[in-house]
Amino acid sequence: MLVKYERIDELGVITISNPPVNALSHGVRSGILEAVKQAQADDSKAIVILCEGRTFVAGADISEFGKPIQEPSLPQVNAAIEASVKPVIAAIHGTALGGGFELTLSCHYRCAVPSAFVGLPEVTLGLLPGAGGTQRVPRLIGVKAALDMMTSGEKVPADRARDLGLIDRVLEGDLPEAALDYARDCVAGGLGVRRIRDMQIPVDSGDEQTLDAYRKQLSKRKRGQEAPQRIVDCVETALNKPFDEGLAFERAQFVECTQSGQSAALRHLFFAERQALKVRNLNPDASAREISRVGIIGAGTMGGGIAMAFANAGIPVTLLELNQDGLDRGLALIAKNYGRTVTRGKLSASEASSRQALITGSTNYEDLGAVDLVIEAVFESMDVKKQVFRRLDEVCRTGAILATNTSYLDVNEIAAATSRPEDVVGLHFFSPANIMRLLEVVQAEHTADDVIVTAMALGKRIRKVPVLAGVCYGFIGNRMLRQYAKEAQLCMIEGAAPDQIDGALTDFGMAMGPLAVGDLAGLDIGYKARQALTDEQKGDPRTYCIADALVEMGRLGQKTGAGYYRYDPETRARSFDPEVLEVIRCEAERHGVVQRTLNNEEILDRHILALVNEGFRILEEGIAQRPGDIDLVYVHGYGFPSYRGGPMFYASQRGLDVVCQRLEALADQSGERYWEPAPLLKQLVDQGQSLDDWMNSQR
Ligand code: 3H9
Repeated sequence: MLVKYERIDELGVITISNPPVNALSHGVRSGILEAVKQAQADDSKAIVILCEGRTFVAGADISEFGKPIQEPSLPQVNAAIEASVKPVIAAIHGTALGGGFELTLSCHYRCAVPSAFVGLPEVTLGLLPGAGGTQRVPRLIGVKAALDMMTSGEKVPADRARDLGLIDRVLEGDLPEAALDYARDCVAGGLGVRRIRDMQIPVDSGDEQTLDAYRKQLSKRKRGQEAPQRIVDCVETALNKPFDEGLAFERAQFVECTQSGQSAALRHLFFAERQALKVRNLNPDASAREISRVGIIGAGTMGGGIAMAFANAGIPVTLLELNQDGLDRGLALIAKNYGRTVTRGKLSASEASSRQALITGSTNYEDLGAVDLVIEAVFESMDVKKQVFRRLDEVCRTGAILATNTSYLDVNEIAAATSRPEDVVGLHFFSPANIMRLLEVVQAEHTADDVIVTAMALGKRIRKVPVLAGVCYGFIGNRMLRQYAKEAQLCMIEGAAPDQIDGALTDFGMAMGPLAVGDLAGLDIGYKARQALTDEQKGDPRTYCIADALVEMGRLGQKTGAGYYRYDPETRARSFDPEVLEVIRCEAERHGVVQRTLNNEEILDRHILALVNEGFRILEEGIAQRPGDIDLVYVHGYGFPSYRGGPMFYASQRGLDVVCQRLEALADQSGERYWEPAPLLKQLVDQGQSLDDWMNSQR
């Protein structure tokens, strides 16, 4: 039974039980409606709605979107609750999210245990609150606060929710007793029904100007996304129209959103993130090792960021550097980063200092003797890494996990430097590691199953998106990036200016264009790496000659004020530099490339389809487990627009046959074999199969 109604003394108690997260499936909605009707008919004095299990209702059932709506809809259920002639009290634990929180907004009073959170995260799924949230929240907390809450999708902790006015009482004691006591108090105090629909939006909480300013801000902050703008439209309606008109407007907007490509893409990512945690072909008995203290080697930007990621999740860290100076610099950088979070109001000073206190510095390997996991984040050189792992093999306790943060190097070779390759794994973080959500978990040949189970669970615990990858040069993300970055160089030498290339990709929604990223990272990094390679290893000179020429002119990127662009020394504002065009022209001439005009469509296809084609190769080689894993890598590690769902989802939406034809056309146009469609792509197109069909056939 999904919903139960019972009498406890003078109270009618509705209990929802739909594990794991009490999502509002059709059965739950019907059950609530039935229970509310039953409660109206008896002599109960008030009604309490609560949930069994680990959480209150986490929202509408996302898997039902895109299918025909089965009545009763959530707005119908909410209307029935709000119309109740007896007070209805929601008792929240865990998280009341989306439709789950909207359900509580149709109740007359809301109470929550101190550990609870409430929120309207629909925007993260390309949706807007579609069961009255956009109309009720502004009435409760005002225009500006409502917009902040709904366009960010952030979860609000119980005490702040009470301060804002989203809930009425933070309970002391456990559910259900504490909530029933609160309901009895409401009855004893003669509190009647209190419907948010009858309230007025607080004056001075925002007007048309507030909305305009918000729209402008969102067009930058949430560039390309439809749902945030529609949320503003709904709040505008709440300001100007009666409640029922507002509800109808909201509903129409919501339904349009559920049918949009953006929402389909974001829902795909939601489920992909959960799927990625389920590693196939592991021993089902393998269970996670306990991780209560972590060691990190290397206190540079990467090591420090990783240390912060663990400290932010409450896990103590020993941060190791070769010498005291390096360690001091690393610890100072961490302190500065925490300071900045406090200045920006993202963390309280006391919380920041207690997190920072979890990071202890050391210059002595022996201090890693008792840790459960060590992550090496030292210089990217096989010799250096092997030395580090040999030393770890000597000092670490039996059963400790030894991880490398290498971006490209062979994890099998690193593991072979130890006497315990089964304990060795790749944990590839992305910079800044305290912020970027992607974590590639690299499974080497001998990595034990329980090490993989531990790494995936730990990734979730430190609020990353862990994705399993096999061993190859660059794993999933950097292997794809090479193809993408190569196209940027080729488009340039063929005649596209840096700002045209970057513009085509940022218009598509990429966080930054490839050349602006190059300037940010520093062009000298690739240059130095190339110096160690033979001409054959370096490959086609057209793919690096411009970068080399710029470095040799002292244009290393942002840090020298010039790279592919020129940078204002004060503001760092980027501007087009004709000198670069001249460099490109000379290099084209030197390499016999006849320059031409490239249109944005070609530029975009060459970049994105280079990713897609490599993605198919990665999939067929088993380097990635699923297309969704590849999408997660690109969205969370490389700035691919989430509302396009990642490169593999994009290819599926565009049509695998269309993508295949376009690749064949690029192969013909360029004469380059690498454009030939990956065998797996070709096979799917020939057999008329989708990526989903292929995934199902792999089970
Ligand atoms: C909405 O409400 C629209 C309304 O405004 C209007 C309606 C008319 N539906 O994340 P977990 C599954 S939009 C279906 O690993 P946690 C999830 O796939 C919705 N399934 O647990 C997973 O399945 P599996 C707004 C859902 O403890 C399992 O539950 N709400 C839903 O780490 C466990 O999930 C949201 O956006 C769902 N709504 O985190 C909240 N939610 O085991 C979405 C979860 O097969 N949910 N599942 O892989 C969350 O943020 C997290 O699940 C939560 C728990 C924080 C609740």
